[in-house]
Amino acid sequence: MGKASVIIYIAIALLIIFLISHSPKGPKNHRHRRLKIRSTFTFDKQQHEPVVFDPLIADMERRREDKEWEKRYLEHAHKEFIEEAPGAEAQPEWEDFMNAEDYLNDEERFNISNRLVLLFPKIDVDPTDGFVTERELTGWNLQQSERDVMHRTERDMELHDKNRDGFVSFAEYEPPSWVRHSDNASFGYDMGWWKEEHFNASDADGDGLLNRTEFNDFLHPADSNNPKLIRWLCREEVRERDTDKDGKINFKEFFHGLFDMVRNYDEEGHNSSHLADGSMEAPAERLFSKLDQDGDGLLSDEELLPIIGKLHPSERYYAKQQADYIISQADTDKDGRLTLAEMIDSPYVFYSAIFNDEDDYDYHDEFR
Ligand SMILES: *[C@@H]1O[C@H](CO)[C@@H](O)[C@H](O)[C@H]1NC(C)=O
Ligand SMILES: *[C@@H]1O[C@H](CO)[C@@H](O)[C@H](O)[C@H]1NC(C)=O
Ligand SMILES: *[C@@H]1O[C@H](CO)[C@@H](O)[C@H](O)[C@H]1NC(C)=O
Ligand SMILES: *[C@@H]1O[C@H](CO)[C@@H](O)[C@H](O)[C@H]1NC(C)=O
Ligand SMILES: *[C@@H]1O[C@H](CO)[C@@H](O)[C@H](O)[C@H]1NC(C)=O
Ligand SMILES: [Ca+2]
Ligand SMILES: [Ca+2]
Repeated sequence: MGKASVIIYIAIALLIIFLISHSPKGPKNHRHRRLKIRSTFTFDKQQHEPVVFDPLIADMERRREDKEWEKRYLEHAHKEFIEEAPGAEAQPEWEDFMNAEDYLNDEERFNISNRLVLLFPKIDVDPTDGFVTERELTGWNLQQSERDVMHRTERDMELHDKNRDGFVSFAEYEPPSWVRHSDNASFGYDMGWWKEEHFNASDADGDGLLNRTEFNDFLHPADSNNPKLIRWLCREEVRERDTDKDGKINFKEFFHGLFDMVRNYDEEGHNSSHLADGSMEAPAERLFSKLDQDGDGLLSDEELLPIIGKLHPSERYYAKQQADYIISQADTDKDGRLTLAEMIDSPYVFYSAIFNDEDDYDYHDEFR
């Protein structure tokens, strides 16, 4: 082969590389989207992650998170193991997850249209009428997130239930290390969390032990139905906001903090123009006096009950937010509900929580 032909080959190769790297990328070309198995595990989970629509993917994520958790737990709790075997455990079974991800992105093996056909009848249940409504989709999302939350609780329970009797006692319970090491007000939580009063409030039947349900409530009070725990959450809110330490919330303490949270909650998804801060004082005063049942000019913990759900949004809130978003994106005929055909037309809306796609960052911001 002559020198000239080598140069021509190289030139052609370079040209092809140039053309590939500069080929126009369709603005919303689905082929560029890669489904991803997230590893969202952290010891200090305080942010709300979008819930995964497809239980099959959720299951893969959970298995990956468990692996990560085991590894991190060993590092945290048993440093000596890690030091004895430096690097030995690095990225265990990482390749399994690469394979799982390849599987998800192989359209012949993981066919999203077929997944939607399979899942649709599981969502369209209330009533089964060929349409998925916001309520049905919220219910579906909530089921998925409750499964996730309970899975994490069970994993945590394993860690804390030292005598393996299926209950966590206060003596057994050790707060997470980031609670012990953090200063008082970090993560927006005050000293009351992970303390005995919090524990006692979670203990619905008062037997001094937390079973799985009670321990899950302990970790997620905003999602609990236990009135003792909801009251504790109100007391905790007062403690956090009560800057003059009189045990109640005055208007100033309410206006700078609580009121914004209520307002943000109410405005979520509504089309209301943002008003200047000064003009918010009147609505804040109206809400304050409505909440101030005994008219003493201060809010007690009990008087915060009507808004506590807005101060600590529940899983249902996020499930609905996500359902609203999905419907707004996929409801082509704008009748407020989805048919299977509409879902199949916008498949990536359903799987967008797990895109590995820079273009979709705005979407994630909605759930922060
Ligand atoms: C996915 O399944 C549908 C229906 O079975 C089929 O029409 C489509 O070609 C499949 N897609 C791929 C990429 O295999
Ligand atoms: C937390 O607050 C208490 C008093 O409220 C104080 O004694 C303690 O030093 C604080 N801890 C840290 C880590 O700041
Ligand atoms: C929690 O309940 C136990 C009895 O189960 C009691 O001894 C303890 O004082 C309570 N602690 C708080 C902070 O209420
Ligand atoms: C835990 O105890 C509560 C009563 O405090 C009960 O309602 C609940 O069903 C129990 N959960 C489990 C998993 O046993
Ligand atoms: C709000 O609604 C008005 C009409 O009611 C519309 O013109 C405007 O674009 C909407 N704004 C947003 C941000 O949706
Ligand atoms: Ca229906
Ligand atoms: Ca529709």
